[in-house]
Amino acid sequence: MPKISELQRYLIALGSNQRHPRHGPPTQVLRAALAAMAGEGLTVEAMSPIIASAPIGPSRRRYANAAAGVATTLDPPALLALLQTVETRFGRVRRGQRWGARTLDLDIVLWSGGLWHSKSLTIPHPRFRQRTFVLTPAASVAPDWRDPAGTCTIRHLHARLTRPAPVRRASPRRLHVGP
Ligand code: A4P
Ligand code: MG
Repeated sequence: MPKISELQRYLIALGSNQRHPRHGPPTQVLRAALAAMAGEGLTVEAMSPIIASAPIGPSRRRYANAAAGVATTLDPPALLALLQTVETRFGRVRRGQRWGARTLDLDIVLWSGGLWHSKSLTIPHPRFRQRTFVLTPAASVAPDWRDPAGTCTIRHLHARLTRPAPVRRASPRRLHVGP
């Protein structure tokens, strides 16, 4: 697999909303996936707590989500290929449905090298700034990592996304008098 000589760091988002026949429920799938990634030579430097999250998209089952900081000499396309091999080994079947149910989803959210854009890979992950299920675990492992496409840290993006909406005061009712 193509390698860059220097050590690269990546932030990976993990998600599952289907049981695995051997590993069990989604939380166990995520733990097993981390072990599998380590077995493939990635150094797992940090792992967030696993959270439960409501599904975004057509699937109705709740997800288990987490984030991990990993170090490797693999370049971004090589890491994506490795993550997809792990997904397939966990029984992930791509049925062509966007955001469909899955035993395991491994997305590259951030890379120490900054931006990457090719036909099959975009870093930062295009939707991570709008996703609480990515930013909540990410904020616990890499709060100070800056979005290379902006100026915000993960802590800042998370705070902005989860800040309660301001209470909007109802406009005063006007009495209608007359015809
Ligand atoms: N791809 C491009 N950039 C990346 C990247 N940075 N990391 C390409 C990983 N893959 C990337 O991905 C489709 C294609 O995106 C890949 O072949 C790769 O070349 P996929 O994993 O096959 O499909 P997907 O996961 O359905 O697509 P995507 O775009 O990653 O979906 P999202 O945005 O991750 O949404 N609700 C909750 N609560 N929790 C979840 O984890 N996940 C999704 C998936 C929807 N709803 C969810 C959750
Ligand atoms: Mg994915």
